[in-house]
Amino acid sequence: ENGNDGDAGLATKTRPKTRKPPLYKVMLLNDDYTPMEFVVHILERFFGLNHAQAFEIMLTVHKKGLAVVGVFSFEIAETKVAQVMDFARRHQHPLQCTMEKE
Ligand code: NFA
Repeated sequence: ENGNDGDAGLATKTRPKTRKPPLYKVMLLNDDYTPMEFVVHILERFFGLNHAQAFEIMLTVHKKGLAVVGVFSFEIAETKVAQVMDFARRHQHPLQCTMEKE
């Protein structure tokens, strides 16, 4: 037991070992078919970006092939990827969204 209490079993931790949860980059990938306005809409809707920020990131993806659109805990990142993939699929666009441990 990691405490100052002899071995009385009291819950007195001096230095609890903690670990920061890992963070995950969520990335959008370029393709030749998804309309630019659709990508901008996704960035506004699911990542809370304003129109100017969304347009800028969309252009970065378009020019460089991909861009990080946000950094989140595993569970949030997973949800964002699922939301984007589902929305793109429902609109029949091939847009791809992935996550990667930072
Ligand atoms: N390259 C796409 C086009 O020219 C736009 C796009 C940007 C697609 C970002 C996917 C991601 N219509």
